[in-house]
Order: sequence, then structure tokens, then C-alpha cells
Amino acid sequence: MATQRLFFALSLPKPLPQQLVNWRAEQFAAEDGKPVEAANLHLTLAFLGDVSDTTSARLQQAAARIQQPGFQIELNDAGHWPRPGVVWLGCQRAPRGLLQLASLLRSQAARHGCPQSTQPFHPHITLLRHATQRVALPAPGFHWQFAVEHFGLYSSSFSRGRTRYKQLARWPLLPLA
Ligand code: 2AM
Repeated sequence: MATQRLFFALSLPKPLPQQLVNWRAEQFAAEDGKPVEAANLHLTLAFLGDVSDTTSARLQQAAARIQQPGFQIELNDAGHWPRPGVVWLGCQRAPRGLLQLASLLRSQAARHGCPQSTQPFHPHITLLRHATQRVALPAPGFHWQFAVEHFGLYSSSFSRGRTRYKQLARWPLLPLA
């Protein structure tokens, strides 16, 4: 049976990806890790793993029924997870809307046979992989915020040494209050 590696995620509005890439270039040297390309920067809501077309269609139907307001994300935290060697950006206090959306998608995923990690959800944007270097905070220029007005379903594939993410579907959140 054909499957695709899928995940629900938030994309980053322009010009944020380029701003993050610029900031990263000031903070980290080439040998500090493998930078995630600007086009691939995202915040994962629920990782689904390898999913059949039937399950993908069911998950998309469930996602389309989600009705919740958009929210603001403030990127004011960063860190380094030595295993698996990830440098990430995140929030000191994740907004309730973000936690609610991720929790709903993760429980829908589990119900449709996509096992979810038992680790607590820690929303983050991965900036570097195979990273050995910690992030020194506070750092100059560190603090961004953006409005989240929709979420999407993405496929992940790896070919010719590159990871590619493709948006398969996107759903709007209700207008921000
Ligand atoms: P990461 O950025 O912390 O590695 C696509 O692979 C996205 O799904 C990545 O953002 C990755 O998070 C996330 N993800 C969550 N759980 C995963 C898993 N078990 N395997 C691969 N990616 C996972």
C-alpha cells in the first residue's frame, strides 16, 4: 500500500523565514549544525508518520471541521536538545489557541491510527539539525511574533540529499478577535 510521510504544521509568514535565517547566520557558524532551509521552516502541530491515502483523506475531513480562532505566536525562547541535536525557537508560554489546535489534531491522529508521542508537546521551530552548539540568550535581535490564520497538512520526502516539504491542504482559522 502506498503511503506518504505526513504532518500537520503552521507555516511562517513572509518575511519571518528570512529574518530567522539572517539571525541564525549571525549566531551560528557553518560547523555548528545543518541549517534548515528557509522554505522548510515550520512549526509542527502533529506528526503522523507514514500514512495511507485513505487515512490521509479521513484526517483531512476531520481537520476541515475544526473551528477555532486564530492566535498570535511570540517567539521569545530558544534552546538546544542535545539528542537529537536540534536548535529550536519557541515560546516561553505557548498561546492557548496553539495548544488547543495541536491537541485536537493529535487526538484525531491517534484516533485514526497514527500513534502520538507520549512526550509533552513542546511547540518549536527547528533551526538547525545535528547541532552541537547551544543558543546563548539573550541575543541581539531575538524576538519575533506572527499571526496564525491557518494551518496545513504537509508531506515530507527526501531525495538527492534534500528534505522537501509540500503543502497538501490548508484550512483557515476563524478571524482573530
Ligand atoms: P523536528 O523539527 O523537531 O524534527 C517533519 O518531519 C516534522 O515532524 C519535523 O518538524 C519534526 O520535528 C516533526 N516530527 C515529530 N515527531 C517526529 C518523528 N517521530 N519523526 C520525524 N519527525 C517528527
